Amino acid sequence: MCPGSFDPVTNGHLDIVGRASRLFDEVIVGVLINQSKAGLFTVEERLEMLGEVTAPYENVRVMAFRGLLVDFCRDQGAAVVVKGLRAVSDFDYELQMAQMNVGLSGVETLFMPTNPLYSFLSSSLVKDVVKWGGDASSYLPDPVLARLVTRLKQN
Ligand code: COD
Repeated sequence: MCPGSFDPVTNGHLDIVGRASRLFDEVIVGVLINQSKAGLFTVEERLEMLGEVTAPYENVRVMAFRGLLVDFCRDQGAAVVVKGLRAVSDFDYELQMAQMNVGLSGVETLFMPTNPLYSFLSSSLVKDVVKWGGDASSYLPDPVLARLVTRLKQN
């Protein structure tokens, strides 16, 4: 299980999903439906973009979920959550979530070190870069960059 907000999916996310797809028979990318935080893209748009960019990986499925990640993992029969770790700053929070999740249901979390090319990359930073006319082409898959440029022009 590779969970997240994916608002939108970046090359950092995609790198982790691609590496997970080589380690596991089946990978689910789980997009959180977060009622308390509206994103720039709707969950349907995020699923569409993720579907497009993960299409080359035959063992990857993209799904939305609401509520607890551990319940979604149980419903889907996923025993392992895969998370990318960018820096020490990610670690504290990720460790808390991993320990809570294993305590709640026994689901294990496997941390993968980020690809150094993307260690500073987040969805929020790329949105800001594109908003102010910066070049984010190294950080986003082409179809995602195109949609982000269009969306930010509309706003
Ligand atoms: N390089 C490598 N990995 C990256 C990068 C990068 N540049 N950027 C992101 N990632 C990975 C990280 O593993 C990250 O966790 C994941 O991608 C998703 O990133 P985001 O930013 O899209 O998503 P988040 O951090 O908003 O997602 C948080 C969750 C949805 C996973 C979390 O809130 C959750 O599990 N919510 C469900 C409710 C729940 O169960 N709560 C209790 C938790 S204990």
